Amino acid sequence: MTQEVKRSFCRICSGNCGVKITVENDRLVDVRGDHDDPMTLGYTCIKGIQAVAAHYAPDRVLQPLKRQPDGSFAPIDIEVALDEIAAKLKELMQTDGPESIGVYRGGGAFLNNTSTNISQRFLEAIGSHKFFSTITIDQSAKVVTAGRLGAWQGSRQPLDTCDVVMMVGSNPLVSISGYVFDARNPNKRMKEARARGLKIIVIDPRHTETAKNADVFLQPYPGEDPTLMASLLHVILREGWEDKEFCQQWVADLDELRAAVAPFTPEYAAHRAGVDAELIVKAASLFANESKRGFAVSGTGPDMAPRSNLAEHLLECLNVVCGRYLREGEQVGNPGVLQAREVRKAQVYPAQRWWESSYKSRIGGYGMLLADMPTGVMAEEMLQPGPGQVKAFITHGSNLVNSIPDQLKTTKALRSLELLVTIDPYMNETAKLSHYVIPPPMLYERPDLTGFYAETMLCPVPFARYTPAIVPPPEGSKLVEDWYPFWALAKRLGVTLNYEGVPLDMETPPTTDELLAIIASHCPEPWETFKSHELGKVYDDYPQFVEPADPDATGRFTTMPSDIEAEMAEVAAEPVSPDSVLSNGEEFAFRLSVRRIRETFNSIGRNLKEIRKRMPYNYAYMNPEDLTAMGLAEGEKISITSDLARIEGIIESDPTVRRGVISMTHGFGTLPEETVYERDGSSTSMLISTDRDLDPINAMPRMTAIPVNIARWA
Ligand SMILES: Nc1nc2c(c(=O)[nH]1)N[C@H]1C(S)=C(S)[C@@H](COP(=O)(O)OP(=O)(O)OC[C@H]3O[C@@H](n4cnc5c(=O)[nH]c(N)nc54)[C@H](O)[C@@H]3O)O[C@H]1N2
Ligand SMILES: Nc1nc2c(c(=O)[nH]1)N[C@H]1C(S)=C(S)[C@@H](COP(=O)(O)OP(=O)(O)OC[C@H]3O[C@@H](n4cnc5c(=O)[nH]c(N)nc54)[C@H](O)[C@@H]3O)O[C@H]1N2
Ligand code: SF4
Ligand SMILES: [Mo]
Repeated sequence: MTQEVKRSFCRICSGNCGVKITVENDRLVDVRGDHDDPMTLGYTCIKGIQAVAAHYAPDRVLQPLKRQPDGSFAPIDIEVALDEIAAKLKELMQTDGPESIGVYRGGGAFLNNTSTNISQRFLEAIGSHKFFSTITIDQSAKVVTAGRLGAWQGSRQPLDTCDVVMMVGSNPLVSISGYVFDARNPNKRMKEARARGLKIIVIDPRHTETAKNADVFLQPYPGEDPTLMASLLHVILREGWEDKEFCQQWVADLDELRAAVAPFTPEYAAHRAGVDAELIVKAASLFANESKRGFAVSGTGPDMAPRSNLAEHLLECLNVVCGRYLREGEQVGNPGVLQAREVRKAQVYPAQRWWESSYKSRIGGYGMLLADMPTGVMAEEMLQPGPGQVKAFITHGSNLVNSIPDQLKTTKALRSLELLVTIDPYMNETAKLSHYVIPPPMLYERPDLTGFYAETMLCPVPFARYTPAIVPPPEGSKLVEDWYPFWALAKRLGVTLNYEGVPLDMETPPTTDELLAIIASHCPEPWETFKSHELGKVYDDYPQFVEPADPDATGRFTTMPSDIEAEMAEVAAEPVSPDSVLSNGEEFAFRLSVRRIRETFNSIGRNLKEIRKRMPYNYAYMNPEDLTAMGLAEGEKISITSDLARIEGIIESDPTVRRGVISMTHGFGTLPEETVYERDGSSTSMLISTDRDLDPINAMPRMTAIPVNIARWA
C-alpha cells in the first residue's frame, strides 16, 4: 500500500485553509494543516481535520435516490431522475407558469465555485424570480444599507493600514468570516495586528474570543445596536470628531443626521443596552478622535436582530462621518484576482433603492435584494395558494429544515410541495422530505478555486488558488457534479444557461475545469499557468489605485432618508424596560442571542463522532450569576420558551455571557416531530416567527435578541 501526501485547501467555510492530505488507495486517510500554505500558515479547525470522517460518513448518499410511496428511498439512474424532474417542471411551467418553480442556494452551494451562481442562472433561463439564498437570512442589511445610504466606490481602508477596527456582533476568531477582518489564520493575524498597534473595539453580548483582544469592550443586551450606533454618532458629532472636509464634500444631509441622533445620548443608550455610558464615549473617542484610519464593521449580531437595517445603516454612518474610505491615489487592499475588477473612484455611488423598482414578492410585496427574494417569506410562497405559488423547488447545498426560521412552518411548506429536489452529499433533514436526492462529490473529490464570490471582502490580499480533485469519489458511487443537474434540466427544458456571461453549449456538457476556467477568466495569468502554482499566488504585481472622482460627480451619501428618520423616531419613542422585554403581548426575562461554535458549520458536522464527543448538543450558555439567582445549575435541562414555541436546552455555565442573555447556536435538532434533545440538540429556529416581526425591506426575522423565558424542564 503506497501512501502519498497531496496538497489542497479546505472549503467547508470561507477560510480556505491550506491542508496536507494523506491518500492511500484513492482514499483520504489524513487531513492536517499545511504550514507551507502562504495564507493560512498551518491553521485548521476541528471541522477541517474531520474531513476524512465526513467523506466516508455512513449517512453520505452515494447514488441518486427517489422517494417511494411508502416513504423509503430507492436508487434511481440519474438520467431517469432528471427526465422525471424535467417532465414535472415542464408540466408546471405550462399549468402555473415559471414562477411556480423556485430554488434555494445554501452555504454548501455557495462555497463551491462552479455552483455558486448556477441555480440562479437556471431560474433566469426559465423565467422565474423565485430565487432564495442564505444572503437574505444572513446579512442582507448590508445590501439594504448600500441601497439607502450609498456606497464609496473607493472601498474600505485595508486592515494593515488601519489604526482601529470596531467589530459589532462578529466573532471572526471563531467564524473565520468577517468583512475585511483578516480571516486567514485569524488568531495569528489578530496577534500580528495587535503587535503592530491596531486598536480593537468589540460590541457583543458575549465576551468572545475576538473580544478578548479588545481595547474597548461593550457588552450590551442583544438587539440594542440601533441605539448604541446612534449614541456613538451622537458623541462624535457633539464633540466635532467627524471628518469635516469629507462630510462637506460627500454627505448630503449631515444636519439631519445630527438632529436624528440628538435624543440618543450615551446615558440613554447605556440605560437601554445595559452598558456603562463612559464606555460609549471611550469607544467613540478611540474610533473617531484617537484614530485616523480604520472602519466599523458588523457580523450577524446586529444583522439578525430586530431593526437590522437601521443598525447596519447607522453603523456604516460611523465610517461615513469619519471618512473611513480610501481616497484618490491610495492602493486598494485586494482588487480581486478571479473576479472582474470594480471601478474604484474616490466618489460616492449614490443610493439606488433597487428594491423599490424591482419585481415584488407575491407575499408581503418585498422587492428583490440583489437577485434574491427574501427568505423570510419563502415558506408562505409555498403555502399560500394563488397565481405564482411555488410548487416545485430545488434545494441546493442547504438544510432548510434546520436553517430557515419558523421550523414548523418551513417543514409544513416543504411537505406541501409537489416536487422537492435536494442536491446534497448527505441525507440531511431536508433530503428526508424530498422526492429526489441527488448527491454530488465532496470537496476533495472535485477541482475548485479559492472562493471567488466574496474574494475582495474575505481575503485582504489578491490571492487565489486552484486545487485539483485529490481522490476519486468512493468506489461504486454514482455522483454528478453540483452544476450538472441544472445544466441537464436546462437542456431538457430547451433553454440555454448563461454561465458568468458565457452561454454554455447545451449539447455537450462542460467539464468542471472548463467552468472554473470561465470563473477565473479575469485572472492576470493564463488558466494553465494559474493552475500550476501549487500553493496559489498573491497577484501583487497588478495593483489597483483609487482613481480621482469624475469632475461632475454629484453622488452624496444620504444618511437620513425619510424611512430611516421615521424608524429612528420610533426607536426613540419606545418604552424602555431594560430588564424585561415585551413580545406579542407577553413579557420575557431573557434574550436569546445567536452565536457560532467551532465544532459545527450551521448544520454541518453534527453527524461526525469526534465532533459530537466535543459538542453533544447545542448547549444553552448562561451567566453563572443568573443561574444562582434562578436556582439552576450547569448540566440541568431547561425549557426555553418564546412567543412561538418551546425548545429544550442543557445549561453550560459561561461567565462570558452577559446577564439576562442566553447564548445558543442554531443548526441542531432534526425534524420537529422526531427531535430528541439529548441525541439531536434543539432547533432555535422553532422559536422564531415569520408571521410577525419581519424587518421592512429585507423581511429578516428576529433571529437574535429573541425574547424568551427560562424554566427548569418539568
Ligand atoms: N465554526 C463556524 N464558523 C462559521 C459558521 C458556523 O456555523 N460555524 N457559520 C458561517 C456563517 S453562515 C456566517 S454568516 C458567519 C457569521 O460570522 P459571525 O457574524 O462572526 O458569527 P458569530 O461567530 O456568531 O458572531 C456573531 C456575534 O454576534 C453576537 N451577537 C448576537 N446578537 C447580537 C446583537 O444583537 N448585537 C451584537 N452587537 N452582537 C450580537 C454573538 O454573541 C456573536 O459573538 O460565520 C460563518 N462561519
Ligand atoms: N436560527 C438561526 N438560523 C439561521 C442562522 C442563525 O444564526 N440562526 N444562520 C443563517 C445563516 S447566516 C446561514 S448562511 C444559513 C445557512 O443555511 P444552510 O446553507 O441551509 O445551512 P447548512 O447547514 O450550512 O447547510 C449546508 C448544506 O450543504 C451541504 N453541502 C456541503 N458541501 C456541499 C457541496 O459541495 N455541494 C452540495 N450540493 N452540498 C453541500 C451540507 O451537507 C449541508 O446539508 O442559516 C441561516 N439560519
Ligand atoms: S477554518 Fe476549518 S472549516 Fe474553515 S476552511 Fe479552515 S479548516 Fe476548513
Ligand atoms: Mo451565513
